[in-house]
Amino acid sequence: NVAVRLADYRPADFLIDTVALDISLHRTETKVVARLALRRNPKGAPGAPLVLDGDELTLVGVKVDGRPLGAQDYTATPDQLTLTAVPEAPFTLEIETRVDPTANTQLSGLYRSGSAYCTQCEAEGFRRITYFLDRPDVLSVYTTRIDADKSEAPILLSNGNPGETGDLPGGRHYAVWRDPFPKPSYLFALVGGDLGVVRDHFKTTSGRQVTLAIHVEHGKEARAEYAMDALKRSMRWDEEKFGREYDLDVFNIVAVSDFNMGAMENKGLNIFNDKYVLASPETATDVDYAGIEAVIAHEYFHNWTGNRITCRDWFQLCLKEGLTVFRDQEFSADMRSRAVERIGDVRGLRLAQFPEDAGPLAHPVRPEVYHEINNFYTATVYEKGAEIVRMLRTLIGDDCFRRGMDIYFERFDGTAATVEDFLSCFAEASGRDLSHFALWYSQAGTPVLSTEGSYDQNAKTFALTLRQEIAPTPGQQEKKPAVIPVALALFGQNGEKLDLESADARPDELARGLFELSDSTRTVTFKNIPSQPVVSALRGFSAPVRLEPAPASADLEKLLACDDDPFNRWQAAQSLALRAIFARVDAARAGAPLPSAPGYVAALRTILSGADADPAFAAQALSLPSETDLAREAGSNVDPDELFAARFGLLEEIGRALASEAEAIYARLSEASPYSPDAASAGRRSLKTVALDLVAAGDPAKGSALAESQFAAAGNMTDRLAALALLALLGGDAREKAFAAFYAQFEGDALVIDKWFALQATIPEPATTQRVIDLMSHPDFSLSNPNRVRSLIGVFANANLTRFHALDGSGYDLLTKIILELDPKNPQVAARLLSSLRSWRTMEPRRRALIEARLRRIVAQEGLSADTKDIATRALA
Ligand code: B3K
Ligand code: ZN
Repeated sequence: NVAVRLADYRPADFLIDTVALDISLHRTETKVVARLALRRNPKGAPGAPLVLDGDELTLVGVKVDGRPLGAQDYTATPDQLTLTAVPEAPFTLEIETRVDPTANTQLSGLYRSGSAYCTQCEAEGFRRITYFLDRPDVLSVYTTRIDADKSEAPILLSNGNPGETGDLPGGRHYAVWRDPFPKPSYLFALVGGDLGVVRDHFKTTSGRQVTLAIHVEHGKEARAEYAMDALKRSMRWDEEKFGREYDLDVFNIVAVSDFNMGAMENKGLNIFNDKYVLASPETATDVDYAGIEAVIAHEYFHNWTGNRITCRDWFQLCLKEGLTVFRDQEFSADMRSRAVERIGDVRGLRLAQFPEDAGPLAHPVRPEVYHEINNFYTATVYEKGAEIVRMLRTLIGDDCFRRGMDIYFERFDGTAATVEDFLSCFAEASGRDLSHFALWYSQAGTPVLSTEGSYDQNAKTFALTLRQEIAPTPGQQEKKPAVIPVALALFGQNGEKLDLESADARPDELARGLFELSDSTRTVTFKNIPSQPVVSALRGFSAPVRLEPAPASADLEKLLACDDDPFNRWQAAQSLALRAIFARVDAARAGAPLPSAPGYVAALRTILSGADADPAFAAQALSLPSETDLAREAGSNVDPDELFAARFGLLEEIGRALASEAEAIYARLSEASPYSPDAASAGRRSLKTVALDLVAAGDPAKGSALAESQFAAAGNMTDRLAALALLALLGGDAREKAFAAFYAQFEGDALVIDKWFALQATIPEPATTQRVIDLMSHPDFSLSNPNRVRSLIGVFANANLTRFHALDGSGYDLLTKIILELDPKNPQVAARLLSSLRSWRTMEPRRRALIEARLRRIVAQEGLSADTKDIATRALA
């Protein structure tokens, strides 16, 4: 694949005003006729030939203004259609192609999932349906006519509003859909199938009646009710918070079981991985419910941020993704607990984005070059992209931010925009020059922020120096200081919050406790500070940076007790835990006695005793950092066995010390109550799970007995799965009995069986690798279903550090074998799996060598897809 560069962007040579598609669905030979109204783009290169994108297409015929073209008039390959001589005046181009949806295992373009036909066109799937200018800055008005066998596909859907329908000879029927809004081809979608439906209505603020429909597998209709509720809440929220109304008569959602990602925001016809639609108390966990709410909202919010205003080119992907993630995070924060949502979002960022930014796949939020765009749907573009929008709001304030968004919607509606366009609206709304801030989009890497305080007893002043540094990333050796909003508070020795007075800061900075660091260092001297204060920095995680080093342990204990910023209270607990775990690692390495952590244990005891006030927060604060967190924090020379042992040892210490408190909480929260997925109930369940895990850590036999009875008696999947996860860890007969019972109970329910596969892949025991290999021969395992592959293989590679990184290389061999087998079928999913190796250089030398050898083997594979080759090559660079 050739390199595509942002700097090379040129407008298209032609524009396509309207597209009329006529699609005759057939399992192996779907007929596609596309009538395109074309004209030269005044901004394009004069006299340029018409070059249309294709991918694995079979061309049947081409007509210009109704006249069939002879072979001398065009050149066609499966990947391209070129017309050298085209009329200078606007003209119609009619192209007939054949596509085979059954053979489409890449799940890009038109494919089959179960018995249904569906599409996925972002980023470059439309060219797998017909030849087209398949780029996001070519916007057209689409009319789609679909016909199909009526018994095979009684439901026919596409973008926009429904038009005529009717029967055809031979048991077929047709439906016409018209989408009045110009859109790029990546937002095209169609669905044909025999599906059940849940319907509802929504009345927009201005009185438009919208018919809502969620289409699911027959018999699963009841499981779509929560998604429907989330959809209606999303629609209302976007009106209230952003003044955005829905704009069509219908909004359709279709859930399919074979899908490369979470979901897709096609105009008026969102297509979802059924994992993000289907839920019932018996089959879905609290985490699943929260995920459905967030993804339903995310795709709906794209209607404005992505569809009405789209991206000029794929380098601008964060323009729609970062912004829409920001919007869905805000929605979830309003629906649930803001503090707990923020903690979860930051955990996600640190889990997925920080390692990306610290390794060979690091790239700016707006990349400058790509070989395969599908590999840039990353945590950096999405999650760091969302953090940039959040920082922008923090810097200019809520009112200016909202005004800037209004300008953006007003000015760029119906266009394909850029990051510069977006920023210009906020510069205008706030009167601020945002050119320095824009560096966040072009500079990769996570800044390290440090604070250094010095207290002057006599002068009663406290001089605080903020410092930033960014390590080089691939292709970016030189780094400049970024604009970092640092939210800050000072606490006195009795936990009281101190007033901020200083001559070194703007009054609004002092009033808001928000200091801008835009140089390498900045010192602010605070006045009237009665005694050595405790610094609470980066409150609410005000910028996507690493704060290093963490404050002294005594300060962390104080913050845990007195900080009124819940994020930093949680952070204090995490920092104490990290310190305790790494102290164990160091001692173990030195052969010294393992240190205990009385300060941390005491802090947890306090959290546990006050847990009732906010169970969800307490559950987060009581949870140890995961092994993946530890590997990232270690940063280099990572030995997963050491980390596992240290973490487990600390957990045992805590479990023994807090046994009676944990048991009491567990008993209290175990009193049966009917399941409700709301945040408060979910919070109590998560605290109950943490309590059970603590009991088990202190006394495995007791934990196992409690888990067995919870598993047997559970009235919902959250409790059942929590018990099964604990049994999986504790091992023995109870574990195998529980896995067998779980399978027997849920056999045939794919989303639940995914959980069954996933939990087995997490067992931290040597036999697990063979267990995973055996599970790959299980009749329910299939390489064709992305959810299944991610459940078994993705979880093994990303969540079972000790086994995946086994010193005999067996885990790496397993992954390599699967990647090479999967790559020809579904390169996108294979490439994604391979990125689990992206942090390979942080491993200790033996494992590093083992991984490097596998990566070299993968790049050497003949016929490797562009997707997988791109990841492997960059990982090795
Ligand atoms: N926009 C889609 C992602 C498409 C990924 C293509 N490989 C989902 C989303 O972010 O809403
Ligand atoms: Zn998105």
